[in-house]
Amino acid sequence: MKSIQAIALALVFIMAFSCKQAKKETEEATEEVEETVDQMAETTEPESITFSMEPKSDSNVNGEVVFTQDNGNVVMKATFTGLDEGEHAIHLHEKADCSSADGKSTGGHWNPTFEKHGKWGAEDGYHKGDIGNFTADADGNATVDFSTDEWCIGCDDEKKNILGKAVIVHQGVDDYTSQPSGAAGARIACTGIIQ
Ligand SMILES: [Cu+2]
Ligand SMILES: [Zn+2]
Repeated sequence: MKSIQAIALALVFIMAFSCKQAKKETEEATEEVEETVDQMAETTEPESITFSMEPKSDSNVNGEVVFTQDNGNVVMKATFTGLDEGEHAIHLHEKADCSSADGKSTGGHWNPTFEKHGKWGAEDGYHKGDIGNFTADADGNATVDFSTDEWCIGCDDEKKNILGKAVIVHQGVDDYTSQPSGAAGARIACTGIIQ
């Protein structure tokens, strides 16, 4: 009788132990999965911010701009409608304030490095907002693709941080030489870059 009791007791111990072990393993596996998910979020999920452009200076221009930060680069993708066919300038201006009807409330070109206005990448200098020109088709539609490691979205470097600035589209063409803004004419679409 005693030996049966002893065997039963031993069985209970073994079962309790293996249950505990199984539970522990499940917990460890769950933690591992959670860690992997966290790491994936950190390394592969780019930060994206999207804005609608509003018409200015009595234009009919509308559009959408998406900025995405990925691996030290900021990619800008914009689509526009309602433009006149041909070339137009696009810049980042210094203030995220589109309140005035002519868009001039955004101030001048964003120029945190105090350089001359110019074509992006020019040896003589260029503003960090000097994106350049793009072309609208016969229907007034256009897309802009731009990518740079000289911008960031919300980092501590004020020479790179595009938050608090504005996107401006001009009626005319940036000649890349006239100071301080390329003589690109009226401001026909605007958005602040505010998170
Ligand atoms: Cu401009
Ligand atoms: Zn400029």
